[in-house]
Amino acid sequence: MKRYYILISIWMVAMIFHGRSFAEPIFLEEIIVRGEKEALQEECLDIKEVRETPARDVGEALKVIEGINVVRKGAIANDLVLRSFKRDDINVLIDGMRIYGACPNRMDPNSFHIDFMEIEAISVLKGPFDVKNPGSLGGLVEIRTIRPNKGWEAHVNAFTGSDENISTSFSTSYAGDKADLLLGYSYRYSLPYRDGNGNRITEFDPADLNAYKDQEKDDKAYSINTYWSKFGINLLDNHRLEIDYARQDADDIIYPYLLMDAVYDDTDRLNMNYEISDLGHRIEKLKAQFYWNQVKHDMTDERRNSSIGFGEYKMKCYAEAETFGGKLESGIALHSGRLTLGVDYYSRNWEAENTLPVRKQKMMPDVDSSNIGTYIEYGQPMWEDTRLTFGMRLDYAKTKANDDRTDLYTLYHNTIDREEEDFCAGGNIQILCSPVKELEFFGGFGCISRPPGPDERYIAMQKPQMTPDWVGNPKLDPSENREFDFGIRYLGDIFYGKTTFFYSDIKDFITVYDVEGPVKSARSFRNVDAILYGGEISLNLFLPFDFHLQGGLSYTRGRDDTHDKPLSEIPPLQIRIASRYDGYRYFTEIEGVFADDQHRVDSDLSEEKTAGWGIMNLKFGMKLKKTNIFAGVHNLFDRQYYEHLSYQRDPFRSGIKVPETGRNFYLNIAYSL
Ligand SMILES: [Cu+2]
Repeated sequence: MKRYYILISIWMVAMIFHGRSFAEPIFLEEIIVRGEKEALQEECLDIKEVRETPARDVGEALKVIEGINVVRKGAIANDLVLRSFKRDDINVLIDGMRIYGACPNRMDPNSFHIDFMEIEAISVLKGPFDVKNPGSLGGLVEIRTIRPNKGWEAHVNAFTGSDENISTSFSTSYAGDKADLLLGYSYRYSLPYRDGNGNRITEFDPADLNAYKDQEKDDKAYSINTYWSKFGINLLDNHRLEIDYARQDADDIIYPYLLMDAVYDDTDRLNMNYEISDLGHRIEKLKAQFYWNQVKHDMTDERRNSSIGFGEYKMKCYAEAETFGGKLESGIALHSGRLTLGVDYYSRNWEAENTLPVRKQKMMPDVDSSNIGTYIEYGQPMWEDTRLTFGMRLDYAKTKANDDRTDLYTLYHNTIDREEEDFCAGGNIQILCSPVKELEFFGGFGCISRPPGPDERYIAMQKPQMTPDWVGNPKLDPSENREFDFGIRYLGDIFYGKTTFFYSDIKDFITVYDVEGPVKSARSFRNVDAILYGGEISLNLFLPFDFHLQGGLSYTRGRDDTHDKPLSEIPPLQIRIASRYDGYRYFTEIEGVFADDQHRVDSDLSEEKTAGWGIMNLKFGMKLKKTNIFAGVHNLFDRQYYEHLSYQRDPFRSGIKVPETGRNFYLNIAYSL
């Protein structure tokens, strides 16, 4: 710790002596503008901020937001966790489009299927306060893509970092009065990164059967090409049609955390929107959306020792996911408030075939899921300083496993069910009040249900010998989160702070457990009653000489009430402090990130405790005419550490903990024509 304080002091003294810069800081302004714009229970990350960091994916980039953590399985494709809610408990949408990964091991979580350069901003809504999409049980992460600005534009971004980490992209757009077009391309590549001990993440115990072959240890960790396009046409003054298409070819992605690596993961995304504004008769907006996407995913153990002696590979899994859906929404002015009415539908197919030397099996048995829902939201100013919002949503969901894996369902859950219908209802009431200009209070109660996912109900994987099987539970019921949230925000001249608390009582929360079969056990899913609570604090202090201090804290605690034990996979207390000097032309920042140890673990799942850690990062940025340059060093003291969530439960994992990056340097140059 001492080293940190000394470094911070030296840095601050140096910056104070340096004196004022050429113009007014812009960073402060951005924080204030955002503070005024954002809802209290919402956080927004502008993609400009991501450029300053060495983040490789959306998950890593969002870690700066209090309450966001990730599950790390390799060098890229981190899975988002929001206040301990993960997987199907949160919605991660791209421009309102629902996209699902194909891998039954979540190698390709939703947010993996988009490139940074496509993104304008990401907003995170915490708590069950979204009624406009089905199943936002723990919250909603909305990724918004860039729209072309008027006239002609071109942007080039070149990133390079330790371990041959490369990310380059180019995009160009033209927007006239009648039509607009945007085209973009990006390429990302990296070797497996080195941890704090100087080892590559592929260099673990060579005696381990799942270890990488010697020649693979220094080979690429991923190579990803992404192409995207957006075409918009303004048909009448107030009519707009927009069509987006993107394709991502991801190859050779390693996952030391799992038993296999992805050979490829290819995505197609199509999104079409038609919007009519100012229709008259109180109708402010009418929106129609249609989207379609598919992911093809292939993984094998060909880069691991386990495949030696078996030809090309010993294990292989080929998976496909396809999703399409749409939405109709209208915004209506009613009294002094705004009424939103909508109906949405989506259909999802998921299948995966697993190959082992002994047999081939339908691991994800061609599962069809569909959901139709309708919602209403109304917000109205009550008195001068108070605003009331309420929302409601109803859903009908259907799911069916087309391939027959009742062999496993019978064995472990004594059922031959392959089809289910679920009805879900939810709603919320939120009150926002601002007794004085600088101060704001938020209070809300929300209740959202979501049906079990296709994997939670129907996954079926028979493992050889006494290795536990992996089986879904067709008898699962939908989960229902009933949550209270409370928040305070203060936005003054020299201080901006925000604190939020939540208490969530979840009926039929879906968790992993071991189920005993006649011969051996299997990992499966069950409903439990659970309590999750915690909160976040973030503070900003604007000091003289363009200095700025920033601090943040997040904490969650989870309990399985049915079995009276801690919930598994709960991130520990986390703290972030940063000090920044922000002139108009350049900025420099020193940042410390700390996590407490996590000793509340689920020992029934052999979940292990994780030690606390602390790292320090340095950043520097410079703005020239059309060029922005960012450079930095992440994990300055080369600490060896693990995030608690990098160690997850069995069948999903190889037993390998994936350490975080050691000291790594990076440089990013963004140029706009
Ligand atoms: Cu996979």
